[in-house]
Amino acid sequence: MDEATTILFVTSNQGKITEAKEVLRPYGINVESYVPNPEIDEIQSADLVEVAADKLMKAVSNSTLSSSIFGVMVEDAGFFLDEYEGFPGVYSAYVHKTLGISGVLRSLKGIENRNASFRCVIGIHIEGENFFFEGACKGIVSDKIRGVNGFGYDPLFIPNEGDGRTFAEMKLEEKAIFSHRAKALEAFRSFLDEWKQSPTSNHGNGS
Ligand code: ITT
Repeated sequence: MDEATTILFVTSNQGKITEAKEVLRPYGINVESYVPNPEIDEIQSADLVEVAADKLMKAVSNSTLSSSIFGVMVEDAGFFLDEYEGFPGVYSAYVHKTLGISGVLRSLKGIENRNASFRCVIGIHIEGENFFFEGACKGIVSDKIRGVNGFGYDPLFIPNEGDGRTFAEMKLEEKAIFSHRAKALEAFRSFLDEWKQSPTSNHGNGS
C-alpha cells in the first residue's frame, strides 16, 4: 500500500477495533472507529454473511462519510462449539451477555468434546460495492477461565495453532497472528492489493 487508506470500522466492540488496527497498520491501512449509538440492530439469521450484509447496509446508510474515508467495514463473529452443533454461533453475543463465559464453561463440565472455533465475516463497502471476507480459527475450550487480555470468549479459547495459552493469555500481536479476524483481514488486504491495481478502480495505481 503506497498511500494511507482509511477504513471506518462500524462496531460497538472496542476489542475488534484494536485488533483490526493491529493487523492492518503494517500495510498502511488506518482503521478509524465509529461506535454507533444506538447499536446497529442485528437480524436473526443462521448465516454470518447474511448478518454482516445487513449490518453493512445499515452502517453505510447511518454513517456520514468524509472524503478521507476509503471504505466502511463491519464484522459479524461467533463462537462455535462442536458439542452443541455450533451453538452459540450466531447467538454468541446474547449467550455472552446472559450466561457469560463462566456459564458456558459450566455447561461443558464433564463433556469430553471441547472442540470449538471462532468464525467471522468482514463486510466492506468500497466505491459503492460490498465485499465479504471470512476467517476461522479452530481450537479447544480451556477447562478454566485463563487470562485477562482480549475480550468476549478469549479467556476460554485455546487456538490449535498456538502454544497452549488461551487468546486472553496472549498479547494483542500474538492473537493477531492467527485469529479468525486476522485471517479475514488478511484476505481483505490481499484483495485490496489486486483491486488497487485494477484498471477499473478509481483508486488504482493502474488507473
Ligand atoms: P458489533 O456487532 O457491534 O460489531 P459485537 O460484540 O456484538 O459487536 P458480534 O455480534 O460479531 O459483535 O460478536 C458475537 C460475540 O462473539 C460477542 O459476544 C463477542 O464478544 C464474541 N467475539 C467475537 N469475536 C471474538 C474474539 O475475537 N474473541 C472473543 N470473543 C469474540
